Amino acid sequence: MKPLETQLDEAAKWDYAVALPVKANPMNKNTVKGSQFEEPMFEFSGACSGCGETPYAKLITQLYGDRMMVANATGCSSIWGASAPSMPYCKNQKGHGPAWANSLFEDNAEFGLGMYLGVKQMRDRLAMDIASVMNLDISEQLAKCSAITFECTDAEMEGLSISPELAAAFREWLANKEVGEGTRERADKIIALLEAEKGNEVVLNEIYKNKDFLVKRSQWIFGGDGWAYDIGYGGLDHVLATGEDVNVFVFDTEVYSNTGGQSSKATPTAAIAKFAASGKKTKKKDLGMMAMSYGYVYVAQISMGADKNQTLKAIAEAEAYPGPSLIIAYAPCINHGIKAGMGMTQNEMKKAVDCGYWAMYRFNPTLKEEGKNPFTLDSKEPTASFREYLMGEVRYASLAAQFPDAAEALFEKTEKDAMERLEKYKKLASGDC
Ligand SMILES: Cc1ncc(C[n+]2csc(CCOP(=O)(O)OP(=O)(O)O)c2C)c(N)n1
Ligand code: SF4
Repeated sequence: MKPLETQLDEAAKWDYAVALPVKANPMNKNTVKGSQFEEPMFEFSGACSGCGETPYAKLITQLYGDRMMVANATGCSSIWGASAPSMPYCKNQKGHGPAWANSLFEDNAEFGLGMYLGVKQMRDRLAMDIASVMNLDISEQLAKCSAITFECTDAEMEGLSISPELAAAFREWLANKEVGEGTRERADKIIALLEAEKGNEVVLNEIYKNKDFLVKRSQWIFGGDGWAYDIGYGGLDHVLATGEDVNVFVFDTEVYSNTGGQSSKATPTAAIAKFAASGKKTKKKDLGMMAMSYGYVYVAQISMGADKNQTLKAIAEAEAYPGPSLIIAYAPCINHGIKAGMGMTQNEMKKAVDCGYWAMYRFNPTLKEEGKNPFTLDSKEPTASFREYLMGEVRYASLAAQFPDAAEALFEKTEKDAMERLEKYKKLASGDC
């Protein structure tokens, strides 16, 4: 860290660099390498250095930042997400970036659902206006479900009072109303055509007025494990059950990080945390399994440092799934007391998976509709020592020092809990249950 006045000369270089035109991504953005050609719309957060939460948020903004909305539960993610007076979420050269807001710790899932429903209402109205220009009646389809698509034939397009180009653009928009991929391009095409031919035509002007809603939003609901597993759980469960197209992302630090590391239902057996000073006695709740029981919720557990490919796949699948999604992401934190240091958190995520402490999987209901097993276990058979992993973190290692008599039994229990979980996932992956 250097005094600000010694660095001011560097500012001109930064201004020059950020004003350079952004080049088109030469690769598929849904690949690990391709994603990194995308501009992050999350920078300079106020998180602890090495925080396991922020890299996930940065990656999501690289994929969907120009059209994403975030409802953020109170917790570290709301603090590094809005370290007033600065804000790490930013916009691109076109002025597009994530829309972000924080409500309460206890109502964040409902808050995000409200954001989604508000936008859905506006987009449905837009669809009705477009349909009326196209002489289509879509009211019945709109009433049926949210992820609806529309089609109209070439013959139906003949005789319309708009140009064939605008009619084709409207048709493409209606047919892909709920598809995120390419939504910005479809919207831009309509806006350019409307600017040239809307004139004084009332409905075309109404569509133009609501042009910001042509783009399909990517609705995210962010929060920590204290929110998702405990205090916001009732709301989270309700929102997942609605079947609406929202993406829930849980930064699982296994404690209430922002208030100093209190134990949550995500804290595993044996971990020392506030309110569990002699090591937690009960096992970690399996939030993913609870959500999977609905059958129509996309669920994934990820760990970025262990498998970046799987992380990216899960995020892309969750976003594309036309229903509720839940991603539970392993996030190392200063509260864990990582002995290797906070510069090694990505490696710590890998170690957690290698020893079977954390399992990676994806449950995709779309596969079930195709007659396939919806559950994919992405973790391999554990190869590393579970106990060595525990001893690399003060939250576990200090139990042995402080309560040597009780520690052994709790360490054995936490390993057994993790292996039982893994066995359950293996059975699901083999289609056994
Ligand atoms: C109803 C309510 N209870 C308690 C708090 C205090 N509080 C704010 S953030 C937080 C911890 C959040 O923990 P978690 O959800 O795990 O997120 P993390 O900080 O770990 O990212 C708590 C207890 C609050 N804001 N509202
Ligand atoms: S306390 Fe933990 S979760 Fe919060 S910013 Fe620091 S490392 Fe990240």
